[in-house]
Amino acid sequence: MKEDKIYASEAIGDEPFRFNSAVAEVFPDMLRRSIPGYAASLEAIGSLAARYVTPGTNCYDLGCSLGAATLAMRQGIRASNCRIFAVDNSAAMIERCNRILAEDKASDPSETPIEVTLGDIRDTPIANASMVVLNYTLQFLARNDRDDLIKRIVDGLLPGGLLVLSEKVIDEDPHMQALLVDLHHEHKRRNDYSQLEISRKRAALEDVLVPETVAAHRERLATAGFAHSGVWLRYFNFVSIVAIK
Ligand code: GEK
Repeated sequence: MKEDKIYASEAIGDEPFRFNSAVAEVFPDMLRRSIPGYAASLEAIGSLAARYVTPGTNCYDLGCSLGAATLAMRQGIRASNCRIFAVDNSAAMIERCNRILAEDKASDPSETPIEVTLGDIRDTPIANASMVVLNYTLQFLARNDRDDLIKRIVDGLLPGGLLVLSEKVIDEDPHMQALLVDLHHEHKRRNDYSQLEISRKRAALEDVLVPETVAAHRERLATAGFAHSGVWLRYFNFVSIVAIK
């Protein structure tokens, strides 16, 4: 696993964050050190796939990056004749994702084939779905695109189907928000990011990753037509929500 040193270098300048080849190359290390609860989110995606994916249905990993959630789903699925669609609009991510999936030995590809697509999740058709994963991806879309995508997901899910929505969030209470941000930064320092790397990354993500409150997410899910939603994981300002149609 190559170490993430992207924001350690002076050469990075003050460009907004992009999912380019430099990021794709260090991505597993970046997520492991930056997103508290990331490993737990993948574990749960496997368990939820075992419970919710039904025979002959489609599963979607939207914003799949290197396919970590795709693999977790494939390893969890117990139902037959399913197919997973993994979509990302970063060419660098998709190129690496294809290589990683080809090397995966933990599950039998013939049992649940995976279709990897370089494309925009705002245009991905969703149909006959029993499970959809948005693992830390919705946060990168504009707000009205979030509404449209969640609506299309609920429409493409079968009754009883499941959405896993993991996001960075903000707290309504400014005091709590400041505490959670500070705890997250301390977590990153414990994971060997310097103060300078943390503040450069924070600036690069400004206006690129726009967090919302848990209440705003749950309201969007309910308005779109999900019958149930709830937070199953929270670690500082990172949450994972499950929503059931
Ligand atoms: C994981 N889910 O490891 N269309 C397609 N992809 C997009 C779009 C879009 N409009 N916008 C952003 N992305 C993964 C981690 S990372 C999370 C997901 C993070 C993609 C983007 O290219 C990137 O690969 C991914 O969403 C977000 O479980 O970096 O914090």
